[in-house]
Amino acid sequence: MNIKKISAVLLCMLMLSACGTTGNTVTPDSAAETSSALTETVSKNDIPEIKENFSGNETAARTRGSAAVQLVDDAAASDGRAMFISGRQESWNGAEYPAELFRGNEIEVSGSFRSSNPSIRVSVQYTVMGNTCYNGVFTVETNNSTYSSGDGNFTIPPSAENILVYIESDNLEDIYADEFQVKIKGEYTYLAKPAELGFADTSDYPSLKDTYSEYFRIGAAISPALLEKPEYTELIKAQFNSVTMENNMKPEAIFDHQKTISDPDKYMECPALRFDRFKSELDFARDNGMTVRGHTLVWHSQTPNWIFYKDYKVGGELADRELMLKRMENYIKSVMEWTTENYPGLISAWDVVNEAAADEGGMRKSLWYETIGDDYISKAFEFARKYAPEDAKLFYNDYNSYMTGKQKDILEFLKPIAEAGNIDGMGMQTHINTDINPTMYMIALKKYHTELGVEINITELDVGTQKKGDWEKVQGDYYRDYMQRLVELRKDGVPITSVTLWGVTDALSWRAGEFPLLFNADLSKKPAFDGMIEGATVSRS
Ligand code: 9MR
Repeated sequence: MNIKKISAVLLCMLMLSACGTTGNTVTPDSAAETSSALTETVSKNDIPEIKENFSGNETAARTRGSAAVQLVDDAAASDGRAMFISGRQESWNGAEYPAELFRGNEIEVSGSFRSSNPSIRVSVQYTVMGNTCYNGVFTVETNNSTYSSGDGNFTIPPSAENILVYIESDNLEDIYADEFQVKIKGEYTYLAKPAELGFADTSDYPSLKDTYSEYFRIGAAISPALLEKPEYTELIKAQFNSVTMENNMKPEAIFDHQKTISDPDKYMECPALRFDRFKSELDFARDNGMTVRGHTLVWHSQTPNWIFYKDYKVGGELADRELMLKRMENYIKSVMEWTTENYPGLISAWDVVNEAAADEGGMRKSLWYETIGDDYISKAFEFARKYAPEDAKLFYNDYNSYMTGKQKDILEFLKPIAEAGNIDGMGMQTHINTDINPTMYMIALKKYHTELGVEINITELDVGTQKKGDWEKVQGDYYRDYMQRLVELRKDGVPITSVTLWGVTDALSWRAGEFPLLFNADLSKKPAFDGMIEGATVSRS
């Protein structure tokens, strides 16, 4: 491997992105200043690195979507200069860095931000086998006066191409960025091209949905891009009879900011909504006889903050309880009505409230909580019951919900809702690792049923692991044991009605670096898949 050449390629790539026709609003300046600013973005050790303090007049960042990127004076920044991102019209608009040279490596990303958006997210985007995925690396809570720093790691699959690291926010206010860095964690491997993969022939795989048909549905989280390739759709149709939209049914995909602010008075009690982003996924489910888990109505994340402000101006006055109850009711009503009218009978379950329990105990202090109060969860279920068609079940959904402390809190706030008859199911997300004790997990699962009298869905199953030793076998055994236990509980009368995997291939998973799913990037099956099949057919010893 020619390290010098890599640096040259990186430098060239950075120069292209800084000086090319990307629409950056970068102040032109002397060539000398330009090249010294860019040299800083190349690692001293000849290993690719993006390192920017924005002190000069050039940046390797490109604009993303409608945003403009400028380097500006900013007294709050470490050296008085920062990158300023403005004109954002959608949450994904911001600044992006090409990151092709990081392919196949674990990266460490860090940055400092200030913004009147409550948080800034740094994410990666890449394409594997023609399918593009977007995954968060870290999120920083921000304020507009001082910089807040954050960092995170992510492993980019060897088969990835068109790799970008980008700065975005669920809300649309401007963003100042400082001290932004992407570097290699551990030893660097240079992959000039994405690992070439041909799709595996999946036609002879046993079918999960058929194997488990007498127990529960088997589902997967999907995205519209997956549905563009027949290799993916054939596998999904053969293996699954339920789907969840991984991102496109979330509030941020439905609330329409531009339309709402075009006439805030008209939309005061009911922000404008759009329903076009998940149509292809619903069509796919309907046309292939699958059911859909509606994910999700009331959540603190991937929900734009502007909906919580009286005049839809973030940073202004928060809407009062009465107004937010109206907005919540109208949102739930509109989504239920649109889906029932256009796709009758398709949505079998709604995650009415998602992740309301705080990791530190009690209820999460989200803007729903702040504006409405601690009965916002029961209100959401009340509205959902009022407008949901009879065949749609209403669920509460959360991660780490098998943990004793969290379970206690969840049971406490769901009990009155169950007593009122407004909840039908508990969704256990199940983003776990192979070291999670399955006995403890199953006790917790059963307890939700016995204490609330509801059915259970496993809604976002993935089992992370480290590539150490015989990791594939360990993971396969874990999946087998986990599924065997679910089947045992089902046979014992615990109404587990569906098990959904959070994605299809490791390479496109939100936990790509932990290889948590059943299929490799080329759709070849992993021992995890065999383990999952065996879970229904082999008894636990
Ligand atoms: O898998 C989703 C990923 O693509 C998004 O970037 C992320 C942003 O919040 O959301 C992921 O899905 C989450 C799900 O909606 C709720 N439970 C946790 C999931 C993983 O973060």
